[in-house]
Amino acid sequence: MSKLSKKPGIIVALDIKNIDFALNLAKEIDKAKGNYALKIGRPLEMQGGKSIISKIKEVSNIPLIYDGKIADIPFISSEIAEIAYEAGADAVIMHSFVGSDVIKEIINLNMGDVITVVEMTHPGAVEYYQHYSEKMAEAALKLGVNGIVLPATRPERVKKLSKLISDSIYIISPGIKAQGAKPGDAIINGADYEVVGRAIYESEEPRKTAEALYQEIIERKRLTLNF
Ligand code: NUP
Repeated sequence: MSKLSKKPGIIVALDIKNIDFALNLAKEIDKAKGNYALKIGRPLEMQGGKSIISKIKEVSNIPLIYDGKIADIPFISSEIAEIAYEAGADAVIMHSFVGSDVIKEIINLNMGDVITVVEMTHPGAVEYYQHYSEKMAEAALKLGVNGIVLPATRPERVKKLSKLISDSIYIISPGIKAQGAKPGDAIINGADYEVVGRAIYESEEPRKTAEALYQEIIERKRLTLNF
């Protein structure tokens, strides 16, 4: 059973270098109306070390994802994932291009959700990544990962790739606002969560912004899919 539920929501990316600000934001999102998860990436991790994962976990009750985009040999990758899970992460994000042995090694830890990147959001992802996205989605299904990352910046790819996986796998899609995607673009094409960083943490009132974005994506989903 996955730690993140497969229902529409927002994952707030805490890509902030100030630890106090990140802790406050986590507390605010914890209180926000809607379905949320939090994501810690490398910038915050480099400021706070693994203890930042535990600290964020202490101040919030919503699922916490460690986005280390793990991409090393099986032994090292599983060490990184183990440290993140032990510190309190409910899920880790890893690259799938490293191959099924690495993915299996992390799944076999059985310590939390495993989310694999199937296609990235940035323009350069079409140069190499995209050539293997279909294969990586199929591998995610075969190996039994909990979630995959698909690009909200390319809604047509979310639509196509989401059809290759099963209903038991959730889809998270970054790229909203700061990278050009409109709120709801990914959700109406098959994603479950939209990942939002700058548009929330750079706003005047991050909690209000998150709640407004949540309402916006739910409304778009409702109007489009009769949800
Ligand atoms: O392909 C990806 N694109 C992407 O932006 C995979 C990701 N994990 N992300 C992450 O989503 C990125 O590391 C950042 O934490 C977040 C997007 O942030 P923003 O563009 O909303 O500020």
